[in-house]
Amino acid sequence: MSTYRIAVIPGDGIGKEVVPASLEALEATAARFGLRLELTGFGFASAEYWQRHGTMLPDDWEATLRGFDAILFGAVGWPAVVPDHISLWGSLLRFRRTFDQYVNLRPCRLMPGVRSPLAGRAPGDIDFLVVRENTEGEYSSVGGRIFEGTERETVLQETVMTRVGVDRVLRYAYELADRRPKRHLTSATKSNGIAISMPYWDERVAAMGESFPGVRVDRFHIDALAAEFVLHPDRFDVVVASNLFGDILSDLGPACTGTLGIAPSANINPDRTAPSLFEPVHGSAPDIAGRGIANPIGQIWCASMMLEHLGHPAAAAHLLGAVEDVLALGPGEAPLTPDLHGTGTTAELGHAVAERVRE
Ligand code: GGG
Repeated sequence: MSTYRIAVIPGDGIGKEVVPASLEALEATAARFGLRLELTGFGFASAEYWQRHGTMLPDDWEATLRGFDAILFGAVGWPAVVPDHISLWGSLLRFRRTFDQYVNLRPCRLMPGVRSPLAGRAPGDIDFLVVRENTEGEYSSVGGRIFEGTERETVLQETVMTRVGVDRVLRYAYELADRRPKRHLTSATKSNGIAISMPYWDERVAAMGESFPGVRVDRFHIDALAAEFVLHPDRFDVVVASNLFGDILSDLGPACTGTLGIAPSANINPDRTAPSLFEPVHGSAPDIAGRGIANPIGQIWCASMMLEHLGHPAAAAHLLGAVEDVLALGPGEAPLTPDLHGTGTTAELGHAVAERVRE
């Protein structure tokens, strides 16, 4: 029996609700496929930890987490206690950088039973993957303030693109596109306005393309691409973008498929030199936290991506199939959460998926 050590970090807000709801479905899948999961929970990377310790993470966090095969993460952010940029830079962004999780893979799919706000879209019409660069780009700590408090007050923040950093995420995106039937890659930049870093990204896309002659490549400016996502989401297959643009697109995409609540993401270290981290695209949602109505599907889909990453595609597909089956029942028959037009709770929906896994 294969044994995997999984670090479980619920974090803040609805992370503390959707993570437990996902574990029943994950454990049911593991039992069915003969996988042994050792789940270890951690309370750090949360506002509560910050209140007690004045930091988001303990000193030994890196050594602690390195010992795990994967990390299942909920959400971070509780601005009433700690400013969002401090909680994010003090936890999630440290995980991504320290563990070289340079790919943030974010599937976007219109699921059966889920209504798209876009007219006339049916399951199968929208099914693409956003590959977000995850360790550099616009998410840079290079910059600062000068002349603070004077009329000359000036704030600078640099975008950082390294050849290694850009090429490695582009290679991942090309390889992914090359394995899919459509073999289509879309790259998002804003090279007319951001005239130093973004043309560099375009150059590297063209250079990398020479190694992938079978992949058709489209290039868009981010503004035009945002419109295209809404007007023609069926035209995309693999979409690759910088850290910030990828983040924006991977909220917009799931919004086109009905709800951000079902969107998963995998922060992947493709070289497997450190654990990868699996978290829903949504954040901690303070507006609905504590009410038991958060959608756990994004978190459950993360568990499926984690199983795939651990080398168990059949288990991953079975768990995702259970999600699809429950969603397809619709709000009349399944305990779907309010964002899916139902009246179910987080726990009820997680339980329904776990039951389906066992059938
Ligand atoms: N589960 C995802 C989460 O907590 N996200 C918080 C957030 O603001 N993330 C920003 C980012 O992914 O760059």
